[in-house]
Amino acid sequence: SHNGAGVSEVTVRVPMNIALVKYWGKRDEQLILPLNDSISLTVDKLTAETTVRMIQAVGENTVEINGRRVELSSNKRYQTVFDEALRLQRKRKEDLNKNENECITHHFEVISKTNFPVAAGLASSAAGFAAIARAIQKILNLNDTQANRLARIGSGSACRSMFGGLVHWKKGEKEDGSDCVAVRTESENWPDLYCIILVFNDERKKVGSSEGMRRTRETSTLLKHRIEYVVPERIEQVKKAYESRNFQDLARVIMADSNQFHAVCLDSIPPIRYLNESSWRLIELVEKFNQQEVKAAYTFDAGPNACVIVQKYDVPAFIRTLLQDIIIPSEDLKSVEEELK
Ligand code: 2P0
Repeated sequence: SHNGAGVSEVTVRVPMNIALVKYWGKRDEQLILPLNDSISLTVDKLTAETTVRMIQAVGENTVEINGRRVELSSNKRYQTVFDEALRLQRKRKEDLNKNENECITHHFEVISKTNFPVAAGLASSAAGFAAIARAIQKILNLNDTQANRLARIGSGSACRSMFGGLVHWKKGEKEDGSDCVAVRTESENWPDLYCIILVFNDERKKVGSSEGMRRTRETSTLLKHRIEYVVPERIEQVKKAYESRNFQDLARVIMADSNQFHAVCLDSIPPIRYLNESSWRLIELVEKFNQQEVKAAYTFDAGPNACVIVQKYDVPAFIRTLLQDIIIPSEDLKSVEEELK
């Protein structure tokens, strides 16, 4: 909406995404350009609902997430996104030859609500920044490439949340990042893929992604092997398995890539450990569940919480296996059983 007082307001709801082939390591820290391609699945039930107000007046930028005010001086990424938005707006006005000497001040107000825990290694920043980028895109009439860049400079993985389905974030070659974009793959959506998320710990992670990525890039020898010889092939394998609905092949690549991502973290100096005892117990449980046939795939981001991907008709069996292992407290057993009926 647009009111007379120079306030533009847009509300959007944007989903989170979970990487199947992980992004880890930057070739440019300012522009957030990755060292390798990544590919993700959009999880449409987990969303960030975000309102952005662009106000034509002097004032302070504010961001509120789940009712809490974000300290912007220690979260520089928001300022980067707002500055870039204003730059794009000025550029468009110059292109249109309007307001040449006029200098209008603006500030932004962001109010975001996620329906899942933030900062738990659950890609909450991805959905949040993607939502801010979408909203600003609508306010300023930006094209998709500009919106993608806006999301990316907020949080790298956010650019993958700008679409549904299977999304491929290409690292690009250019220094200005103009060919570093996320694109939706041509495959039809696979609605029977379910994502079961197990929150083992919702504390803020010990080593943040940016610091972790820097450490891995500077010290890991395994990372070079991964980028050169492993990731390109896996991207193709994921696309092919998804396109042909080959769950077993897809699951094998997903688990292998999660494991290699955590291996390069461990290969960093000092080593980074994101998985905990519960994570490992879940890995062993999935391995057991898959003994006859691969029916589930685990994947972990920069934290101990698991995302398990299963096909719809295997969800009840998988939850029962979880219950038997008392990963879920037994009091909850009845209510889950009820829901599965
Ligand atoms: C991913 N992660 O592909 C990987 C896997 C975590 C593990 O992208 O510095 O918040 O904003 O680019 O996107 C988390 O890092 O980092 C991430 P920045 P981001 O999803």
